[in-house]
Amino acid sequence: MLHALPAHVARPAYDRTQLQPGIVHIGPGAFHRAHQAAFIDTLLHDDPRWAITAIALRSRDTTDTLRAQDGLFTLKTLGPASWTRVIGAIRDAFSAQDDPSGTLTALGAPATRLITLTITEKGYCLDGNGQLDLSHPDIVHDIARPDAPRSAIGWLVAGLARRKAAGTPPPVVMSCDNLTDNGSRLREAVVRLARQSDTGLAGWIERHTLFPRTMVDSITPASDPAFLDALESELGTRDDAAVCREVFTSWVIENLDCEPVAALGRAGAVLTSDVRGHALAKLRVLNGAHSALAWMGLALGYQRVSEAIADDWLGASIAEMIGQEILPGLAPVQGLDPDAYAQGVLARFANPAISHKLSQIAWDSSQKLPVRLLGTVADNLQAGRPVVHLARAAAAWMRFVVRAAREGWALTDPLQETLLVAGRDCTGDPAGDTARFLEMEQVFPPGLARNPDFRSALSRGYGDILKLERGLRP
Ligand code: CS2
Repeated sequence: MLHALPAHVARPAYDRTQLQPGIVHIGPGAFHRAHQAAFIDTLLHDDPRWAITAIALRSRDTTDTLRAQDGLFTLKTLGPASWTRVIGAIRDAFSAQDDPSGTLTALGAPATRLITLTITEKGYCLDGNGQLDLSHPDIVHDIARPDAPRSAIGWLVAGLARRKAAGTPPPVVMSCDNLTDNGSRLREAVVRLARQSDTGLAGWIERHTLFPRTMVDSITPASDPAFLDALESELGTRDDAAVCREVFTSWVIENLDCEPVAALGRAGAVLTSDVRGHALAKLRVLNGAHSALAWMGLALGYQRVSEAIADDWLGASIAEMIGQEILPGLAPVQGLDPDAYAQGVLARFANPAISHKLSQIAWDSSQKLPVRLLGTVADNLQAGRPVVHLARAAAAWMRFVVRAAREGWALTDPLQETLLVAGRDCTGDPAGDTARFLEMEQVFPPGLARNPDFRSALSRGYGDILKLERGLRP
């Protein structure tokens, strides 16, 4: 494949036959391939010991495609100064369902010094308080069958158990998902599950395994057929594992003293002790605004991020939400100028070269709303700051669900059934409809759901969204 590509396409300059496995990655979706795999590809030019074994937990489509291409895939950036590059970092790829024993072998191998995860918010199986949900069906299964897990948390526990039994030191385990305090959440979830079957193992994990916090950032739309077809014309060959993203990319990692973190620092990740600050700013500003834009943009009939942010009223409203309701609650972060950061985020949303569907951002909204917006709402209510825009965004999510229920579209959301039942109960009355959604404890912490200021802001926001649906601006 490589020698036939046009000259402008960059390709690995290292000898792929010399690669050695060093990383197991769980969840090789588009974001992993566009982000972490590109950093690792850079690292492999200096150190061949960090090749990735990519393991999919659910669908085997991506890993099958990657295997058929010897792990190679194309990364294309979109916008000014864009480039096209073949990434060679994935050395092996398979699905855990097809090869459970290969999965355990990879997780347990002494050469595996780092396990990374991009499994999205729902993959962590957390409850409304951010703890592992012991009643989640996959976790119930994994407690009964720790030797044949289904969840990512279950696989991690099984892999760590194998290492403990063999006297192999634990790897560094790194969440690369948009969760508040992702490293601590993952550590707590793994330890909690391990404790159900083996308290000795739980203690060993707590004492010996590092779970650094991270912040990952690069806008990565799904690879749609239009992108894949255009790339095929550019390359002269079809690549069904290709991914695209904006040029901007950032990986901030807690600077724990260990070999994998130092190696990622050499590959371009920023190592710092204040990942929490960076991650919270990114989650609340970028992801919070992204979700708000998606729900409100869809109410106005837009389909893509760049179109929605170009709407004068909506663009101004998102900027006000960030400036008046999100930035004032963020603690100072070294090396981060909040206003410049916010401006940069809005400029990135406006990139017309990226065809990023609002409906893609709206996937799994029930998991995203709490981590992206409700934490800010709770902080603002406590500090006496406004929640007008934040509540309107939450109301826009409710209306998104109501329209799905009325118009019969499927929701891509782990709470789909509960949401559609609630959506069908709604009558268009702001107070009644918002109260119906506030009953969902998986989404709204009870203390927040009872707060009268939040309830009235939500009702008003809901009324605003009803106007938007009719093409009127509040
Ligand atoms: C987006 C994110 O789909 C979404 O929910 O908000 O994937 C976002 O593009 C990335 O976090 C940017 O780093």
